[in-house]
Amino acid sequence: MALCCALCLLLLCCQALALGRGMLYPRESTSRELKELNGIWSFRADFSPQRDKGFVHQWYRKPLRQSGPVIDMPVPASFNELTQDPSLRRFTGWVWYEKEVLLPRSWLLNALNTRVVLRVGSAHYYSIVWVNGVNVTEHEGGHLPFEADITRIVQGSPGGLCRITIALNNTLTPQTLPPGSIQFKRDKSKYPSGYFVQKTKFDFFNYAGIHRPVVLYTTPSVYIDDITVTTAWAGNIGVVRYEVLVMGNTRYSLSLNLREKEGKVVATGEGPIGELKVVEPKLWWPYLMHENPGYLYYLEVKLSAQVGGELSEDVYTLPVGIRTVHVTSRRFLINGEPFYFHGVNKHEDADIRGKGLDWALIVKDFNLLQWLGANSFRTSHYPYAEEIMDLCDAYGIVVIDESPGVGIKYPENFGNKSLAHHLVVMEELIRRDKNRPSVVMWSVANEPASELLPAAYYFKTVIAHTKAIDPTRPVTFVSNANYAHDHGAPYVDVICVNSYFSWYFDAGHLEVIQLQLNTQFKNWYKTYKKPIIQSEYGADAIAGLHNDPPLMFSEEYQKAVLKEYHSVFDKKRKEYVIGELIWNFADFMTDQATSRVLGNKKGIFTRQRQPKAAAFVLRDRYWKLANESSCLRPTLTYYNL
Ligand code: BDP
Repeated sequence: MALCCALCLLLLCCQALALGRGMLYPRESTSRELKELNGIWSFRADFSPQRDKGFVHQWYRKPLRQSGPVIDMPVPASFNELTQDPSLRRFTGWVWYEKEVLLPRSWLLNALNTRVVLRVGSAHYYSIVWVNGVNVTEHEGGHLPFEADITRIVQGSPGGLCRITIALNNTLTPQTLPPGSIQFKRDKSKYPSGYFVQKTKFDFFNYAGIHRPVVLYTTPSVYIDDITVTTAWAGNIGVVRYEVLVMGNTRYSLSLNLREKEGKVVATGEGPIGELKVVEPKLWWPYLMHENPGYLYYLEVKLSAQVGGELSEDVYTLPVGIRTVHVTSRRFLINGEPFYFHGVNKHEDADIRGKGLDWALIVKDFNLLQWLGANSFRTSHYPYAEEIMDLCDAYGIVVIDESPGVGIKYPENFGNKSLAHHLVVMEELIRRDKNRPSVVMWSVANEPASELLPAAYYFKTVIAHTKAIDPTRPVTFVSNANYAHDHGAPYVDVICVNSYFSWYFDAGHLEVIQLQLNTQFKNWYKTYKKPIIQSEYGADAIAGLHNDPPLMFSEEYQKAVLKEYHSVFDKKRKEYVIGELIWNFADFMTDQATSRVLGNKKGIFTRQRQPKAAAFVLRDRYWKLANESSCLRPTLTYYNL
């Protein structure tokens, strides 16, 4: 009884603000079919001075090739680095994508009971979508999925033809996320007429295009629109609390099976809201914290309804990990055990494809993370692909899930319009990732100008909203502001701080790192009494460049910086430092600048994923840290990886 009450209490405090609709990852089932639209699309960038020719001439009304010259463009991929045209690499404005597909007859015949949905995994940044010339949706912001019900359009089209046109605009303004601005250069003696450049305050190349898979999928007309799960456990009982949102009819019945990996049903439920109890649950543990990390159950939801006098069924299966997350003034607890983040910051970035999803790259990166002994990463500086997040769930890689709130540097980025959009983006991110056991914390921004006064109201509001939608996870943002003037820090659960001692400050002076880092930690802790993650630290190193004694940009210098930081981490992790995330996992492309050599070289791997000397330093360290972790037995060794 006491145990029951404790669980009820736990679950009651998890009542979240409802989001009203879902964004389930499209999965095939006995009731759902899927058609991937990846591959070659037709593409045209609108180079007209106002970038408005496509709209004036309504390029969406006819096949794009009839509007003028088109080129082949792969999806998913960034368009920037696929041609030899430098003006396309730096293009700002509207580009047009188009794909023609024929739909199977089965999707068109049963018009009463088949819904056809078009889903875009992500496109940078503003998208307008037409199907057969009819506007079906618009979406603001990259990095997150959006979809449109296109049933009526395709079911009325002759021969099942479905012509999808997507106009994309990559312009960033003070009110977008990330923010940016367009600078018009009006000095005729220096610039041609109409010359403008896109300015941003973030340090990665502003790749654009359709970056993630585009799919068509079907559901019955009465369908499972969303599932929310929260989990808890006490003693030998695990609890999966669920809420299912059904669309298309108010009269239906729902049955649920929770299955183990091997398929055996361990709990059953009925109705849209309920709790499933699992005896002797296999908890979801982080990589290297348990011999069986990333354990997933499968929640099979079955919906039955009457449609046109016939029984209609919809089935959706959601992976579920049972785990808890808590933060104390000195610790981050997963399943009640102290968790120390030893991991990386990444980017979605590779040559040729830019930010386009690439399975080979994803698998290589996860193999490198495991080789390194990394147990976590932050999705710096925007939400990563759902396909990447799936592997984090499955491998037990812990994620700090960051919004695209990067480069919020000017007072005009803190206005009402920006704030309203930031709230919507947090809703979209949580709607997408709320059920992921790997996601243990939301990060609402990276290095905003949190010393500015409007930052107080801004971050108070964004963080409160995030917590209202998801009361089960801590919230943070990543700061590089002075601890005494940071107006956002009072609202976070965990202090995340970036510093580049002996790099951007006291360049070349390795000898000051320890003192300065100690001071940094002491100041933050004494002010906030909250646990601290070193969310970025590092140094550029050009692979193959050597100098000893260490000088900046050599592999030796990068190693030396890391070692200085590590000696302080080793003292402070016994107190309140709960993690260290290297900047960066791999070299990545940036805008051109005098301080960037074909991009940012702070990777411990090159952009082609070859290790620099620093990677071996981190590998030794991370495996040692893993061995100290409380739940580990027997001793882990990395030699078999
Ligand atoms: C930090 C930023 C990151 C940069 C890094 C650097 O958060 O995006 O790439 O500095 O300069 O301030 O390498």
